[in-house]
Amino acid sequence: MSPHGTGRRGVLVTFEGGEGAGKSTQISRLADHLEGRGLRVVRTREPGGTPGAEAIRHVLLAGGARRFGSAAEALLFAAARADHVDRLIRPALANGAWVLSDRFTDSTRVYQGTAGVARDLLMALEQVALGGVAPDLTVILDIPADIGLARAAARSGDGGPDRFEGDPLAEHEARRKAFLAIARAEPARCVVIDATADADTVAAAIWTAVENRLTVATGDTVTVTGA
Ligand code: T5A
Repeated sequence: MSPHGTGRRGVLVTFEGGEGAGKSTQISRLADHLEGRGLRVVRTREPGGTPGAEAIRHVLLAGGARRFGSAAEALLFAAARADHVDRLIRPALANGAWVLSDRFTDSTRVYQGTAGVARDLLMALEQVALGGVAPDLTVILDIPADIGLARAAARSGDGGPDRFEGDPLAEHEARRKAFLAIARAEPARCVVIDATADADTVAAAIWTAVENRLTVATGDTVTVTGA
């Protein structure tokens, strides 16, 4: 049964939040949990997830598009997303998988939106890239920017900050507020989780949200119940 009448049978859960909030860690935890129940899980990320989108990721995170401005970066994020949706997400959903994406459209709204790109342009790009696909649940991992950046720095070792991690702290704090504003505007889709807690506590809170908002069956039957 399709949750949105689009003929698909899977579930799309997106993970959002600032740098080092623990998205990758928690996707891994949720994937293990779902797979333990016999469900098919596809773990993916943005920008990226397909060979074409990973190539765009490299350009964006290395800062290669920065000189063209934030609107041009938004175009590249959208191009990567269109390929990701077409080649990986839509087929996986049609196959009944749970797709867990490390970042998705809210990251563009937040990062490129707080950088000054017009909302109308961002929403138009989003519509084109998604082609009707939409997250069933968005987990926003909320953490003070300095704590998240410290975690990311400790993990990245000698690699140094990427294009966005190196931005001033005030920009990271503005992004945090923008994620929380999205959660307030779309409470049926979004759940905010305190990401300062230890990984087990965060994982338990995410599982509670998944159980409360999505019906988790064993096998491949899934029903989206909403908030
Ligand atoms: N971007 C992306 C845009 O500007 N627009 C867009 O449209 C999109 C899609 C992507 C960058 O691109 C930008 C946003 C980003 O700047 P990325 O390399 O994918 O960059 O980086 P992030 O998505 O920011 O993810 P990170 O890899 O930095 O962090 P995660 O995945 O949130 O965190 P994770 O799980 O790797 O954890 C970080 C460290 O903290 C530890 C982990 O072990 C790890 O060492 N940790 C914890 N420590 C203590 N307590 C916990 N609860 C912990 N959970 C994890």
